[in-house]
Amino acid sequence: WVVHLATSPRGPAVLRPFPGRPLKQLPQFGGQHAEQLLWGTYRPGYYFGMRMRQPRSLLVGLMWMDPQRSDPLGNIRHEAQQRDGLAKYGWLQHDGQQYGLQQLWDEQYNITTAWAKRLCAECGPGGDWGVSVAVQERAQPGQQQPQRRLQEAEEDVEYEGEEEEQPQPQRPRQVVSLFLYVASEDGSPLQLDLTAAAAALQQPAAAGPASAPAVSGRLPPLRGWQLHLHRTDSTPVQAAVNYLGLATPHMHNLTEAVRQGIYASLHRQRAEGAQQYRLELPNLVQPGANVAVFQVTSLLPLALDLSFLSGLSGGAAEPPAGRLAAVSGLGLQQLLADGSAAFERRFAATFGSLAGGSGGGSTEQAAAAVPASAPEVARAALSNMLGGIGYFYGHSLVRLQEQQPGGRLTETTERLWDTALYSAVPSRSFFPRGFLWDEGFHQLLIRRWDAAVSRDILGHWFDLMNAQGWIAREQILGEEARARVPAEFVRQSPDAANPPTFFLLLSEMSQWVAAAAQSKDWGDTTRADAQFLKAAWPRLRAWYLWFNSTQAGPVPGSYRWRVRDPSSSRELNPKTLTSGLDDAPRASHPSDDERHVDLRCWMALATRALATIGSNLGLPHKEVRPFLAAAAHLEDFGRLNELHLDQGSGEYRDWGSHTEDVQLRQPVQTLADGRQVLVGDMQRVVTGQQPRPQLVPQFGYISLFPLLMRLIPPASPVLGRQLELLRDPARLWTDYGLRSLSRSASLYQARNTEHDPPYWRGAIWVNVNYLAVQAMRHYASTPGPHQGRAAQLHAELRGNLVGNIVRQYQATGYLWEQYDDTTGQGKGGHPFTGWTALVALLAADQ
Ligand code: 6A9
Repeated sequence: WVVHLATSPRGPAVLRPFPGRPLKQLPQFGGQHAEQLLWGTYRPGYYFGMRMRQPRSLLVGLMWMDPQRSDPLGNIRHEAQQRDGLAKYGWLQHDGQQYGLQQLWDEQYNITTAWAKRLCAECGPGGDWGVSVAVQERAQPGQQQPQRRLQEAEEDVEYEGEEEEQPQPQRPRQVVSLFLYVASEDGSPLQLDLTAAAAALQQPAAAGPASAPAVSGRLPPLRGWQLHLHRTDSTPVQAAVNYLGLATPHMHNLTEAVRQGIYASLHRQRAEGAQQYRLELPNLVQPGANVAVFQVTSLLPLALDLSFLSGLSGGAAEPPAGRLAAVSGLGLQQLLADGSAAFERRFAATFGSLAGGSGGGSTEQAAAAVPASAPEVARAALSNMLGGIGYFYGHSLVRLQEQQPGGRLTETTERLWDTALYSAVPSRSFFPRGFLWDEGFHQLLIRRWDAAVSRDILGHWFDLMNAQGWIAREQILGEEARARVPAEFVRQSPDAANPPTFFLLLSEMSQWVAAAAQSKDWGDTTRADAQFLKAAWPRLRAWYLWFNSTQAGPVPGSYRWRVRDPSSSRELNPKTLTSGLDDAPRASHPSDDERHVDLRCWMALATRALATIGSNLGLPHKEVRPFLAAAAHLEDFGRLNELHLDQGSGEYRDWGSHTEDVQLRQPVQTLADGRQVLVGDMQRVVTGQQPRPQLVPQFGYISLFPLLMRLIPPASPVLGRQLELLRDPARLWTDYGLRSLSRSASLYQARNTEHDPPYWRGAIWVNVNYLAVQAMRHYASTPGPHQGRAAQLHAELRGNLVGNIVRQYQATGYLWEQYDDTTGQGKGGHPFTGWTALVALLAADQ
């Protein structure tokens, strides 16, 4: 990818945003919509964190520490991380807008964080809100594992014959330190009222909410704001309250700031000759502090409320008592109860019989075919998808190569413009940021729940497009996001694609719009969809043209993912990260002659989507005609088969320079004395047949794309053959879903380098399985000779997937990135509530 940097006075197109009004500025995303969504749990990379959807926000967050464990300071809980080893955590309910209930199960105790928002006429923009944080010791530590159903854990179940008090083993009573913080990203100073905070946190809540805020300040558009804290448990013990006020522009390492604060206090205690050290903040406030942290250390149970009020004229002035009462104590409990009830009503209306309700259009048979606990898991999956929505602000870094006079290539790192991303994330712990093709899958679920939120997310993503029509695959915006990515993965390449999954939803959207236009029966949703699609059209078109030009293949109608590395010497089969299927095997020797069947099928989807959207928008025929023609071309079954069908096996395949005879070998060096020693990393060697141009015999997800994108005519024997291949347990079929690579493929479960374990080489992934279930459903409802078989496979595959994901959730407490194809066990990132959360749609048979 060679750019000429001096092309335009406004800088090179690659570094400029797509021209025109950003989609996020559409009227539908302003006004009440923006107000309603201003505040939220938009920091999904943390166990609990609130912020506003604006570049410079106030951040509110929670950390905790167990002072009685070993290495407490090395185990402060804040960022959601796998190495913390929480038995389970996540949202049990979350509506994506104004209410959520989360449980976190740490070693010795459970923490509940529940929040709710209250919009009112006198409230500041975005409303007032409250968070209830409660820490409870587990009744019998270690025993109440996630296998126990959550409802049971919540209810106080009394069993007959168990009324006698069992003698409890003696152990020290549990202590916890909670750290509650608020920080202004713009550096605006905070007022800490230490007396008020101490009074409100030391004593149990007999006196009701404290009347002075612990922290206050001013920030546009909130005007004056206040954060009140108060303890709500009834443990008759005084808590220790400590604090720290810091002036710092850095928000990505607040855990470290707290740790350093405690070290400072430990030094002081030592200097003072303390006999026993206390792990406490140093009770210091730096001048101009923009970060305030309060530490509450107490015996369990410990519970407290955070209450946030804004729109006030004076900062620390007298709080409006009625408003404070509405988001604290009993008022907050009522708000939470209302939020919970509303969530349940909406869940029932959306997911129909799965939730025991009647809406949503799913059938009773559908509910009957899944485990009894599927609704509980679907609730958690949906809630974690919504609770995983974040707001990020900053710029991407890109890697550019420039051709110097004389032909030499130089590489530079450039930054794109600062921008906002409102998006769900694949995994709160492992990848808490936006990923392009993941997000298209996320929208299938989010759209079902909240069309406005979904459109807003789509708008933000399309606003990331540069003037060439490119959208970066991984969005690492801002300090908090960048702090979590190893440097070598940060830069994005402007020739790197990623499957255009947004078209899965967009073409459906345009069909609803067309139906509304035809029947003259417009609802708010179709009206807003129409406005959105119309405004998005230039970007959709540019995105499409970018794909069509930069990812074009060697022969007409073929496509090739860029950035495979032909000079790779250590990879058994060079990866194709851009395809999303990372190490799924393709031609062993990357070359410009390759053609990738999955990309051709994605392009068929995209082209048809453009044609459909353009027609439904009523655009002039000459604008739509090229897409109609191109779609017909890409859907041409004969041409598809010419390029990709292996007649002998009936398998769809990539084409390229390939040999099956490759191995990783440890290089050996012969020393002067004749001894041989192993040196360096393993290298890929060809052990037999040299590579030659051919269809690549590695049957896996890639081979399924013509079926997944429904490009096979229902009457064709090819369809029958695909169903046979798919159902074959020696290939992709397992009791838990479809594995990514055939058990009979030579690279099945093969390591790609000595450091890279197999990833898409056998494991079961939910996104592709979801597409397979939907494709089966499509062929089951389309007349043809294979209709009955498709219906059978639809039911079987759906049952296998839902059954296993539900079982694994109950056994481990998590949804997982992938599932093992021999045992069904969850593997990789967790919690992974990105596309794995599509289990909610599968369970509801939607
Ligand atoms: C590496 C590690 C703390 C890989 O779900 C996101 C993506 C998918 O889009 C893709 O299809 N995942 C799949 O093959 C995860 C990618 C994570 C890359 C980040 C840095 C940081 O460790």
